[in-house]
Amino acid sequence: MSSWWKSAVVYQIYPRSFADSNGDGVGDLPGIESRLDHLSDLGVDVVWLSPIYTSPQADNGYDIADYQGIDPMFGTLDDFDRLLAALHDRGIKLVMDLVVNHTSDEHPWFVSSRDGGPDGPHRDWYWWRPPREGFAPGAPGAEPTNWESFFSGPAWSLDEASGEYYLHLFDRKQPDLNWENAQVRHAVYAMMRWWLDRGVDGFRMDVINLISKVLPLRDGAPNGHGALGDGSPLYTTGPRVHEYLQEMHREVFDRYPDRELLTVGETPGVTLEEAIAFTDPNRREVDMVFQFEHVGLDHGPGGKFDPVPLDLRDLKASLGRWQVELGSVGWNSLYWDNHDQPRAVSRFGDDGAHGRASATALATLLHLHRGTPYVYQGEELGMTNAPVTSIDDVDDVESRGFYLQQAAAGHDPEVLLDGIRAMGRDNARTPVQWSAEPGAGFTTGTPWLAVNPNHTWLNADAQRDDPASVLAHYRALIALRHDEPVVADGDFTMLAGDHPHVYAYARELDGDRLVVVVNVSSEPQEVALADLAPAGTALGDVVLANLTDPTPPEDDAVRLRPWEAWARLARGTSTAP
Ligand code: TEU
Repeated sequence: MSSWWKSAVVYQIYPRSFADSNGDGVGDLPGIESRLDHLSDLGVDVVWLSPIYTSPQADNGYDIADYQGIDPMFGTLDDFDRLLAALHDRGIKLVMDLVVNHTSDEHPWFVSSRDGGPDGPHRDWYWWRPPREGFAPGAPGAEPTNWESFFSGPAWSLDEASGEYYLHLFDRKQPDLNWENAQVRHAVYAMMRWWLDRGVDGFRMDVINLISKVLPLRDGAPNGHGALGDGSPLYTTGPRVHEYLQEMHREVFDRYPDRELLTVGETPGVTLEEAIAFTDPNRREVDMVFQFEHVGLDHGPGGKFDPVPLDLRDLKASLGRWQVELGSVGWNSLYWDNHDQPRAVSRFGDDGAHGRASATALATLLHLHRGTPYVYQGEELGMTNAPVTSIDDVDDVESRGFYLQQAAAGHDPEVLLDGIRAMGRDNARTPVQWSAEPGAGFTTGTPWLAVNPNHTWLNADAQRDDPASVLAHYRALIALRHDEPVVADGDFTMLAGDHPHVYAYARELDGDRLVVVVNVSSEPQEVALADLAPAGTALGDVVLANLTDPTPPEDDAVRLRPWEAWARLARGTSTAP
């Protein structure tokens, strides 16, 4: 199977916030179909569709009650088939979101597992355990292990009827499937084949490195989030996960040898060494993974909702290591944004005075690395975090769980809200800003989540024909990846690694040398020319710049305006062996 995805760009659609065709305030499949010109114009190769399956929406669709049904809020299977055909007609592939670490508690499998009692036919499809020894069901501390949910609170909930607890690493309405049970695994593989037979082009696999738990299930380190006192995992990249993924490859993907498929594992907490194992093509597991190291660097001592400023040198050390060590064996996915992360221009850029410049600078920094870039809906416009007045404005189960738990523990609600304002997942889930109209062109009704007020000027209509827009810059970045092999296949060398505000690197392939330089600050910066081009090596011609007339290198230094970014390509001067 060719590695076509090495020169591809993936666009993530979060359907409920992308485009609403029927005025109910929620995005839907016909709405997506109405906006395909935007995707073709951008030049993306693949769409990753966040869940559209039948779901009670406890976690906005990441709680699935029917893996082969489309939730009526998004449309029908006919709508899906029409969208798939329309994408394929435009040469765009479609990747589905595979959420199989857990189901909804309303999935028939779980209903049977719970209501069938301890001896029922599906009991072993999930993780059921009696109360902790010496505790009555429902008593404080009776949970079988001390594990915390990712969404706050215990990771176990009691089923009164049987007096047993079931495991849910996320919301109580998201019970974990028991992958030790071969029946579970083969039911998942059959469902995956059903979608591939329908014509989809692969899967993004939700928290796929959590599916193997260490047995017997036992207490972890206090607040260790799935790790033992010695740091060894209880469920993060557990003992059988590689075995399961290789079995999945045999039972699913190997049956489609002539299809160009894409598989990307979402692997929170994965280490670089584990990522090498997941993405080494000889192991036939997944093509690439989403790792979380670079989006955890600004988490403070209180965790995600206690952000601290990012030190660029930490980012360079992290991304540089993944580029060199993973990139040489496996493959990186490249992302800032997705439906779980705040908007990059607000988080790492300057969404006030330098919104456009910092959005295009961050895009340049990321996209010209070695790996497959993922553009999250609205990122190509420079969409920003959205204002939050009170917890009543907040939809996300993760943010609400955090707020309620911490407020109950006596923490200052305003401080908690500040953390949600900065890092909450709703920031990525406000409706896509298509136009300056009241519903931002997203809906004619009342949007399920408030439209960002800045849509009156920050929208696709205003940028489509503007050669200096964020949108135009993303088009140029994607075209560069398609047109210049050094972007997809070149090696990677970090440059000026100790500079606190300039991110620079080189890509080299067959004599071509691409140098990328980005000022990641709101102040002018300079970097020594010698740090960018070895003596006697020309920097080459500008192939991309986010500001007009990029400053030419002067005798000994390159001077950069705030958030200035450019890429220069010298052909035939590579010093690579
Ligand atoms: O996210 C997994 C995950 O690790 C998230 O909890 C993420 O780390 C966190 O939100 C960042 O603050 C996946 C999906 O992307 C997410 O939307 C789901 O809520 C979660 O799994 C459960 O399916």
